[in-house]
Amino acid sequence: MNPAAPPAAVDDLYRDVSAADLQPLWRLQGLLTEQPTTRAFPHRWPGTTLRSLAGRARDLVPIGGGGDRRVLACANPGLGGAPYATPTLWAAVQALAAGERAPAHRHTPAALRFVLDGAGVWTAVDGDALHMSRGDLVLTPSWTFHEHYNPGERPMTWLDVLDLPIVQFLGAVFYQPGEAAVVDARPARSASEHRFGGGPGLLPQPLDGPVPPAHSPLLAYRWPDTDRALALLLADGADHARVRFTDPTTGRDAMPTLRCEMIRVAAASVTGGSRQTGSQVLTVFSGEGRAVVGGVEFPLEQGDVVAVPSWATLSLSTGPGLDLFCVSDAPVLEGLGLYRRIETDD
Ligand code: GTQ
Ligand code: FE2
Repeated sequence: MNPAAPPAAVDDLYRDVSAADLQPLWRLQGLLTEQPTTRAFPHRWPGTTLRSLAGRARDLVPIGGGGDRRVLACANPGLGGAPYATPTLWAAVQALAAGERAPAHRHTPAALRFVLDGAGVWTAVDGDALHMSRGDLVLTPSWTFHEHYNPGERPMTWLDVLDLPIVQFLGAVFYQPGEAAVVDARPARSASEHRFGGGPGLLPQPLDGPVPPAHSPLLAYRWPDTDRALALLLADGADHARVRFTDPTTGRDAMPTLRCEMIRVAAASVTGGSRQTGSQVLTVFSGEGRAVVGGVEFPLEQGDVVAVPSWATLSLSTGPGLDLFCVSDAPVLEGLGLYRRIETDD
């Protein structure tokens, strides 16, 4: 500040600057931090709680209200009441009772379903019916119509992850309800798997017919394939193995905003730490262990959901072994040249 400036004139300046909807950078704190900062907390939603509350909601609350989905969203306590697990990721449990249907709609936020337990629900994606069972990953990419139906005798609960906060932040949310007509097909294999699910490294030729430009044409990744890939990688005695769910036509992430990976930590192992820009949501598929996230230690049990904020160091340990489904916003950061990941020893 000019030491000769009359204090009253400086006060007037700040008043007028503020009245003109301007802010002086020199009075702002915490904008250009040395390292990433985030409001999100490392946080764990226990699987026991998620299962029990989803079950109670299933018994007490009909579908058909807002959103046409019976969904409990993980709300990170650092995010001021927003229904988001991290600043960029929506994570939720969805429950469908026997005989129930969640009607078709589409939206620009992309979604994925990961089945923690059970089987029997079908999701139709643009009319292609995909059955969902334990360990399967099913995609409902941006702007594809999707509906869920449970023609079986048993209720089912699964995990949803969406890029909704990203699309919301970018001002690009569109939503449209579907036709009243509903899909009831229950084919043994979806059309997408008929065409692209033949096997590793085997692409149909010629690649005629439409290939979606922005996401994987393969809409379901089946647990037996994931399990086999992880087992092969661990066979050489590594402490953990990690596979990525990719678009078989490009090798890129299955959807443009969400990276999906499965991590298997070998029995009696501790992984080195890693930190990356952007946030992650982990879900315990099987096994148990511990996660240390940004210095906070969490026990891990089946069905737990854990929020890993940007740049928080993550390390994992297990006695019996641990399978984790992991979603991140890394493709967005990569696309913008902002992705950084480092492995640490702690
Ligand atoms: O299943 O279509 O968790 O539209 C949030 C929004 C699930 C869905 C969510 C949705 C869905
Ligand atoms: Fe939806």
